[in-house]
Amino acid sequence: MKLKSRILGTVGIAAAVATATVALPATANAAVGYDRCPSGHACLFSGANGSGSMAYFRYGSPDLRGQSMDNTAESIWNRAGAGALIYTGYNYSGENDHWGSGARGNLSVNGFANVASSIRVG
Ligand SMILES: [Ca+2]
Repeated sequence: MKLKSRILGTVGIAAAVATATVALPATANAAVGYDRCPSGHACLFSGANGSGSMAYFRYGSPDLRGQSMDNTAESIWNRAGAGALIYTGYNYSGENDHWGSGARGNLSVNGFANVASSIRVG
């Protein structure tokens, strides 16, 4: 009985080590945070400081429900090479907040966290 539990314990440790070894290369190469935003696009993130899920836009979106980002964006990095406007309403309606080319930060600075429903780029 004692021997059996010791063997099971050893197998458990070996399996954990093998899993960690396999996972390491993928983790090392994966971009995180703001760095996920592809050049030439404006990116919205569901968390502050480029965290959470991300949606990226070349020209924008009249309805962020289509990108699962409606009223959930908390940060932005505008790499589109042109200005970006985010709007509180669909189809570029309501109040808007301008982010110049290259600008990035938290939407909370202008009171726009978790309210954006559309975005226009360029
Ligand atoms: Ca909204």
